[in-house]
Amino acid sequence: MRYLTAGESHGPRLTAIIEGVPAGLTLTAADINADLKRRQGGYGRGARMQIETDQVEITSGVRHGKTTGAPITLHVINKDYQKWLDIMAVEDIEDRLKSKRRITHPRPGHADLVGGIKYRFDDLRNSLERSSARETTMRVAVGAVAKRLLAELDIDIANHVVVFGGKEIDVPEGLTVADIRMRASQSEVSIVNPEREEEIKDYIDQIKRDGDTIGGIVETIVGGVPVGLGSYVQWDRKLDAKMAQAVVSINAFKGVEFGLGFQAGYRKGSQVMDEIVWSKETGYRRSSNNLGGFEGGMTNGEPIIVRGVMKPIPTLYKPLMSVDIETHEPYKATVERSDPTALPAAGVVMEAVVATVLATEIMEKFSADNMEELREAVEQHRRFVKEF
Ligand code: EPS
Repeated sequence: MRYLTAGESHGPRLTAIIEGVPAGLTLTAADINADLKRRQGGYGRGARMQIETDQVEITSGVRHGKTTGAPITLHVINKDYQKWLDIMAVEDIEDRLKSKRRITHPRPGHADLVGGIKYRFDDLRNSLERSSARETTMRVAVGAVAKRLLAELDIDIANHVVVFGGKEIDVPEGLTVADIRMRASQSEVSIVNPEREEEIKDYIDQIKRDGDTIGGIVETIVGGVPVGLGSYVQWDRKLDAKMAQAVVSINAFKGVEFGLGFQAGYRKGSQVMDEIVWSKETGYRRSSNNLGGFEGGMTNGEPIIVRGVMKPIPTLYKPLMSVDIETHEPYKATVERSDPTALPAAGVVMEAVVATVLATEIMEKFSADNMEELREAVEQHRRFVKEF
């Protein structure tokens, strides 16, 4: 399975084409819309989300509610485009109209300036439009298709915020993937500990009043993962590495860790490795999951635990200093519409990209022209692993 996304933040629409989804997967626009809605939500979202009601249109690869194995094309309309017709016009237009909302004061931390240098733009809007986190809409749409496939194979995924703008959320022990999904979905800030809800929301309000932004750390957990996805035999076949790339590719994400992650650097080997146990009912298990479900770049059957860190959104209402690209004079960065935080939404994006990497890997390992074959192959593999 592979995919591309296209579209600008204020262009007419966003598009994705996915190739390699097996035939016979039940898929409706509603499956995708549910996740698009989640991505639009969360406390701390900005004004753009009040303008948009992201809804997907599927224009290929699905017939009578089931995938056909052909490329799947997904579109989401940008309602806001109606107010940007001149600014985002495809055809050349008069200079007077072109210069509307031209950007010459790059925002520190955004792609504006480097994009402008790299592609030789005199209007940094060209960098802004494609580098905007609006693009993550399509990653969520693609991820929703991947999640549909994982669900058919009894693979369960959820995400929650574990650090919100420096505030660590104490996570109760022993929660299942389903518990985490349920608790996070009941929280406006996507946390599993309701006692911290008001404090975090007040903090976001404060940040908004200050014209500032906050990021944090999101955790994604996957249960029911088949053993042996990915491989140690070559660097680019290690599945944790592929997942790390996908997570860090999310706008504003700066780092990733699995299981204990960076904490492992502070412990002895005896306090890090997960001991191997065996029983007739479950086959091999690990008595702990410090390695987050990966050994040698391969899934070991324990839940995948992956965390990503999101920097605060760089678009600030109280802008930082920058330089005008025409005069080289110091200026305040351009003020664009922004969100004090999009961390809960970023969790939905992270869940989507993790699901996409996993679904892709599953189709790499098992025969996957159609769902029937795929289901049989995964079941047979699970039986084999249990009896090993
Ligand atoms: C976003 C859409 C954007 C921003 C935000 C996330 O829309 P607009 O630029 O029209 O307000 O709300 O993105 C950024 C702040 C950014 O710096 O990229 C979205 O759809 O998630």
